[in-house]
Amino acid sequence: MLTSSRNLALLTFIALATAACTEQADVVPATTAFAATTTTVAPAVESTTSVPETTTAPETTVAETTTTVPETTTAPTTTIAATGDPTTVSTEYFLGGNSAGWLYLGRWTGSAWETDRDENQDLREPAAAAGDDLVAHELDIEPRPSSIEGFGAACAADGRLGPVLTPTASPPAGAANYQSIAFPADWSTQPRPVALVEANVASYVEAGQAAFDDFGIDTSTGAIEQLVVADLDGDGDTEALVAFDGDGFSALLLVDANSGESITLARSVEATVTPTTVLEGDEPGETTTTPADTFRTLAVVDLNGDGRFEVVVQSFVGDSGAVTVNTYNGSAVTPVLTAGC
Ligand SMILES: [Ca+2]
Ligand SMILES: [Ca+2]
Repeated sequence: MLTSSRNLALLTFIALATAACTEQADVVPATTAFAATTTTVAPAVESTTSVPETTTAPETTVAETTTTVPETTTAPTTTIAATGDPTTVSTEYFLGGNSAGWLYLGRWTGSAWETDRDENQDLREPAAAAGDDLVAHELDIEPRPSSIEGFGAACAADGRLGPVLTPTASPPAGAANYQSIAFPADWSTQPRPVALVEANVASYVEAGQAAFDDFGIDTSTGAIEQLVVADLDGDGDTEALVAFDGDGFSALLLVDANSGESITLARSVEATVTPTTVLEGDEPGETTTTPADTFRTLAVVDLNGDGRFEVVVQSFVGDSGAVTVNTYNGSAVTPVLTAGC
């Protein structure tokens, strides 16, 4: 469970680069850590699917939204507690769906997370070879056995090459995002149920709006665009991953379904810059607008065998897409791997 303090330095705002991939061939997507953004709203009310007629209006009702969470969000009865012991085997991860090749994301070394670039920002070469067997994971589908057929296919818009897997990944839903994450594993990568659900939960909408409090923007157009529920850390309590979008803003939150406390994994706001200073003789500059990244949960999967799910988040804007892996230890979210273009 999350702690109750609002002041814990939990995290996390990831602002990913918004320029085109072709302009970023040698640049890691910008990742910026921000101060704690933990907020608490009224907990979601778990109930049966049919609301009795005698039900009184909850105190936390927001107009035009429900306050009930579908039954699928209750803690699974077959919970397997996290072991806490990660694999000691080096495990490499590849992202698929963007194009024919799969993009190297980084690896678990056996004791730590290692990104796709070294200290000089040079790309690392994965050790995977043709014939290697992997398992591809996507949200809301069964894990899919795959194997590496060869190397040398384009895997990012900036010309990077990567392995080709069979079968291929599902086509991406967005313009430039990835859809699958593949890696070899001899442990249960889905130790507990993960559910993609349709629900408009008032307290989650409130949490989404609260994530933008310090931007001073109108969040009335915000809505839940994706809701994924799972017991991420294996403590028996359900967490919800809430993608909250509106006109010019997007965020992905991790909400404790019991306490209502939330952590902002990522958020982005459309930026409009209007030149205010014009030197004599110069033409006035043009107002420029940078659209907000859109964030979605790509997969909820145990990447390193410790029994805790990692949250794989995709972001996309224009022809740029990126993926970030986040760990969750029951109280804090930590981004550990990021790749994209
Ligand atoms: Ca939990
Ligand atoms: Ca894990």
